[in-house]
Amino acid sequence: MKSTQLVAAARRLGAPHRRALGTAPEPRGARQSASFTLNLFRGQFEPAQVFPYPDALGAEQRQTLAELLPPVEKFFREVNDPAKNDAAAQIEERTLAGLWELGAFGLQVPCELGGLGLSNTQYARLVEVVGAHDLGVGITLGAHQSIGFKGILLFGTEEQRARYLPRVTGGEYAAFCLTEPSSGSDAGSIKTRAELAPDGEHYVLNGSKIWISNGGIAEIMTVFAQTPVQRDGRTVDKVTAFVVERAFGGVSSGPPENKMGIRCSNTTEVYFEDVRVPARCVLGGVGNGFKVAMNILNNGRFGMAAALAGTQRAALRQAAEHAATRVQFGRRLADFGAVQEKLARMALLQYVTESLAYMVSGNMDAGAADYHLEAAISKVFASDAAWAVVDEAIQILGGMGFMKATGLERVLRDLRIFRIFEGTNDILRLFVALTGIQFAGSQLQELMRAFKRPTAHLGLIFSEAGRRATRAVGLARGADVDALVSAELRAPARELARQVLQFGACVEAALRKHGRAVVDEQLLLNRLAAGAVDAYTSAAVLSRASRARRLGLPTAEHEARLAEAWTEEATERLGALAAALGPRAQRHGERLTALGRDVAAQGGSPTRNPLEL
Ligand code: MYA
Repeated sequence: MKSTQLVAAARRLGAPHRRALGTAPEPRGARQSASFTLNLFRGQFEPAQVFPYPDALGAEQRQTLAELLPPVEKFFREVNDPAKNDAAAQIEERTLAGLWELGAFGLQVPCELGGLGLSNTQYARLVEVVGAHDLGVGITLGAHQSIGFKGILLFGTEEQRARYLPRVTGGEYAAFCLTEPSSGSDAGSIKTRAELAPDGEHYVLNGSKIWISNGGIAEIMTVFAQTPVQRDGRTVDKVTAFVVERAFGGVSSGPPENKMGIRCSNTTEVYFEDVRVPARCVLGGVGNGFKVAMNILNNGRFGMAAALAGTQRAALRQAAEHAATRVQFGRRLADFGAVQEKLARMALLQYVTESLAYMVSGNMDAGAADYHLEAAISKVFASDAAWAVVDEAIQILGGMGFMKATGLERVLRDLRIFRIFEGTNDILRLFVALTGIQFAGSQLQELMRAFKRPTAHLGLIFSEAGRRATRAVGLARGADVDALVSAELRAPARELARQVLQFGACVEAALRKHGRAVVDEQLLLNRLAAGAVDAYTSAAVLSRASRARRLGLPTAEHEARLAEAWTEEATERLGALAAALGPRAQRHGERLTALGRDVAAQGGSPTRNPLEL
């Protein structure tokens, strides 16, 4: 992966906003952002997008959702048959017809163009139901609207929206065609090409795509291709996004892939052979395709978190029911401490995932510009968490969990891909760390400038020096967060604020030590990403549990306990971060990378078995 290039991703991020809690005035010129995660990297506790927990539904939206939920739930309970879909490796026709009928393929398309006109939060709630029942169906729905035609919704001209959105809500499937045989995570390296024809009115598209969800059934596709563009008097290749109709001719698909999970969803190769694409089908401007692709992906990631919150809720219910009824050694499983801990950890992961999904969707609905890192975190966390929760559910059900009849083995197979597609979790963790570091770096550069010209930024230097001195003698309390959370959560919130300050110090130390070369320190970047996940998830649950208390919800007590437990463990890990970045950890990291290099060089483990045979 081109990590140096990835750093450039950070440059775009950042929007003016008010100052973070309890921090020094910002150096003039350093980029500003309302993102909680970005500000973490500066050691700043930015509450704007986290506290209070978003209340994203207006009365009318709540009413619409309340009307939509029962039929969708009933449909998934009574009509869709996930086991049958899985076994047949295709979705039953009556299910697909029913979903079109329900409007499930056009949830966010404006009503006047044939859709249901739902907000991100309303969409999240419905997708959660899908995730609780059938992830394969979810991918068919998601590949269609979360990425397939999302570009038209976000970047389409009036003409493109009017031409295509009624079709994708009226029975024609859509797909998102980015990945190629030689281009997976390195999305910018695609080879599919589109050249402007001599008539100036068409592009001629050639190339092939792999692993395209809905690839065999889509009539309308968002396709990414290299196009020659003029930059500074030179002709260079830049990615451009196109809306391509199968009906243009020259579009064909391979056979459905035989997959480990989400088997009922259609995944194929898609080939483009001299496809004549009208110039009016350029989406988001010639040469802007990479940005279009990234923004489509950024925009859809919370949906995965919402779906997987539903998956976890369903698995937890199954495990809890089993634990409450199964008797061994004369006691119910639920009475054993070891099982209680499992259920508690599953509940924690589910609560965090759900809190992230609705925090991101709520921020997006409120018009937040900077939610990219939080959306990436929600996807990474949700897919890791769902895997762990369903695995533990199988463990609690024991032998029964291993049997097809309980359905959990299918869910586990379905889940495996979620840590791989839509940006692998490994790439997204690096994306979070590098983008955050770039953000912190821009502030440090400004500080260096201020120190060189002290008269210019005297106030800044004094406040910054004070902050560092406090940090150095271990007195740092962090931002004053008492007013943000309910009384019972003040202690964990204060600890989180203190750890945020320390996190900033770790980032600063890493930057000072490695300078620009920090982008190649992937082990360190992974530790920072894990820290960012711990801090953001803690803030999310503290905020949500405080809301529960404020509204007097009957679950407030339970939620406070969840938030406290999660923050306790997460801040403990954060507290160990400095050591995890220290010299001992570095030596260990070097040992691991040397081992990895050996294994790669030997084509597997260099050791023989102890028998030497
Ligand atoms: S679809 C295929 C998914 N593929 C990927 O996700 C590819 C992953 N790769 C990447 O994301 C990028 O290549 C990375 C950057 C991140 C590695 N937001 O030089 P660069 C800008 C905004 O750093 P690279 C699938 O799986 C950056 O600022 N901007 O790039 C479907 C820079 O701009 P500038 C960004 O090193 C599965 C420029 O781009 C971002 O090449 C089906 C170049 O940056 C960003 N994130 O790589 C799912 N990143 O030049 C179904 C970069 O101005 C859906 N930039 O500085 C299911 C939905 C759920 C519903 C389910 C219901 C149940």
